[in-house]
Amino acid sequence: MSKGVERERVLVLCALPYTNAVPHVGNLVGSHLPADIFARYCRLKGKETLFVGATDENGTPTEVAALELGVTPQELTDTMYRVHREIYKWFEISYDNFSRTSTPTHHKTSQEFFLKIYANGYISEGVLRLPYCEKDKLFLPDRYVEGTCPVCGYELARGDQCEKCSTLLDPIQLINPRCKVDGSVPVFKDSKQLFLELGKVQDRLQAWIGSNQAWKGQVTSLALGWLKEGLKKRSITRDLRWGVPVPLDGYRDKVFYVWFDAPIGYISATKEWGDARGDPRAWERFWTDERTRIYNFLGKDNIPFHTIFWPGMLFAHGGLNLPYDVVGLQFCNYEGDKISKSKNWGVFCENIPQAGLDPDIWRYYLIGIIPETRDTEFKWDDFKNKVNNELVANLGNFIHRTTTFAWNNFGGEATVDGVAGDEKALIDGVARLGEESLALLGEVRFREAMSKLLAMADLGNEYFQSKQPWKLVKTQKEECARVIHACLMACESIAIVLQPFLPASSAKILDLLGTHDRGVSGLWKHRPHVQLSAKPEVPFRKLEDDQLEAAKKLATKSRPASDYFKR
Ligand code: B3M
Ligand code: ZN
Repeated sequence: MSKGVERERVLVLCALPYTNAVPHVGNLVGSHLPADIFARYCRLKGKETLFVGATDENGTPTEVAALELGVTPQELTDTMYRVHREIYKWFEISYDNFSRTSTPTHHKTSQEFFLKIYANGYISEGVLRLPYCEKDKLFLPDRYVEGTCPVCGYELARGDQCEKCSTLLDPIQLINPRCKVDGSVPVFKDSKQLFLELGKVQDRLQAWIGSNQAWKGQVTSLALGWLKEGLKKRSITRDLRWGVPVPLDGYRDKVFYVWFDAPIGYISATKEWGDARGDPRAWERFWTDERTRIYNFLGKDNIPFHTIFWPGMLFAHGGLNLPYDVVGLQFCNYEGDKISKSKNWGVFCENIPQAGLDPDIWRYYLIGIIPETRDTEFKWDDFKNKVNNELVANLGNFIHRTTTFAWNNFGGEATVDGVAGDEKALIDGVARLGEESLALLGEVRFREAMSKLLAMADLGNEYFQSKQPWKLVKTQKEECARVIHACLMACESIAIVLQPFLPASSAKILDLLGTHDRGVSGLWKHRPHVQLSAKPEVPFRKLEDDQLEAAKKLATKSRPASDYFKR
C-alpha cells in the first residue's frame, strides 16, 4: 500500500428514522443536518466520503403504527419512506444512498451478520417472559409497554428504555406495566428467544470506550456508566412477522429485534451504494479497512445503542470497523416545551416546503440550534432575528454591497497585478478565519464554525467601511479597483466555506464570482482577474413579519399520519 498520499476516507452515518412518524425540526437538527454538514465538509476537504442512511422499517414500531392506522406494514413503510426521502431532499441532506431496512440486501446482510456471531459463540438460547395483550392476541412491542423505571422511578418509562435516565430495559423490569395503546395490563408469557451475550464483550468495550479520543465527554461518561453496571445478555428476537426472519431452526417463525437489524442497515446501505455503481466490494473499503473513520450522528436517546449494543455486535462479529466518533446530540425543544406531535407542539417538516422560505434560510437558523452540548430551543423571534441580523445584515450584506459596487462601477470586473498591504491583510485574514471555521467543522463543532464564518464577513464589512470605496471611486479609481478586488476575494473565501452550511446559496455566489476552484485551496488563491458572470441579485432577503407569520402557520401544523392513507 502506498504511504501517506492516500486520501483520508470517511463514512458518515445518520441514525435511521422509524417510519411510524414524519420528522420534525428536532429530528433534523438532532442528526440529519449535522451529519449532512459534516459530510459536505469532508467532501470539501477532499476526503473520500460516503454518507448513507435509511428508514428503520422493521419490527414493532412499524407493526403497531400500521395496526393503529389500519394499513399493512408494507403500505405504511412504502408511503413513509417516500415522505422521509422527500423531506431530506428538500433540506438538501446530501445522502449518497438513502435506503430502507426492508430491502433484500438488508435482509441478507442481517442474516449473514447473525450467522457469523452465532458461529463465533456469542448467541445463547433462553426463555423470555414477554408482555402479551390478550385483547389483540399479540406480543407487545417493548416500546408500547409503559411503567415505572426500576432504576430511577420515572413513571412513564418505556419497555425498551427509560427516557429519563436512559437505562436500557426489558418490559418485564417495569413496575406496574401498562399497554400504551389501550392502557390494559399485559400478561407475561414465556417465549423462547435468542440472546446476545454482551457480557462476553464487556472488557473489549471497556478498553475501546476508554481509548476513544474524539468522543464528547458526555457520550463517554454515559457509556462508561452503563458498563459499570455490568452488561447482561440481551434478547435479539421477537414474536412478530414484520421484520428480518431469523435464519435458525426453531426460530424461523420469529424476526429479529428491530435494534438488532437496524444498525446493520448502515452496512446494507453502504453495500447497496457500491452495488448501484457496479462495485459490489466497495463497501469493504469503508467497513474493513481500519483507516476509514466512521462517524455516527444520533440523538441522545440512541447513545446506549451506538456506544454499547452495536459496538458489542461488531466485536462479536469481528473484522468490521467500530465507530470512530459517536456524535450524540441533545434535544431541541420548541418555544419552551418538548416537541410533541400528539400535542401539535413543534415545527413539523411535512409542510415546510410549502411555507414559502428557501431551504437555506431554514438551514441557517437550524444550524444555530444544533443541540451539540445541551438542549436547545426553536423560537420564532430568534428565527427572525438571526436571519435578519446575521445572515442578511452581515454576511449577505457584505456579498451584496461588494458585488453590486463592482457591477455598477466596474462592469463586474476587477483586475490587479498583485496584492499587498491592507488588501493582502484582508484576504489573508479572511482565509485564516475560513481555515479556523473548517477546523471546527472537523471537530464537529458546528455552531462555533458558523460564528467564524460570520467573523469572516465582519472583517470584510469593516474593511469595506474603512476604505469608503464610494468616495474612492470618484477620486482614485485604480485604488478603488484594488479595494473591490480584495473584497471580491473575501466574498469568494466566504462562499467556499459556506458550502457545507448553505449549499445552494454558496453555489449561486460562486457562480456569480466565476469561481472554478471551489476546494479549500481556493481560500488562499488571489485570483488577479475577476469577472462577475451576471448582474448581482440579493443573496438573502430580509424576513418580513407577514412572511414569517405565514410560514409559522403552516409549519406548526402537524399532519396526522392517517392523512397519508386516505382512500
Ligand atoms: N430508529 C431510533 C429512533 O429513530 C432508531 C434509530 C436506529 S439507528 C440504527 O430514535
Ligand atoms: Zn429511569
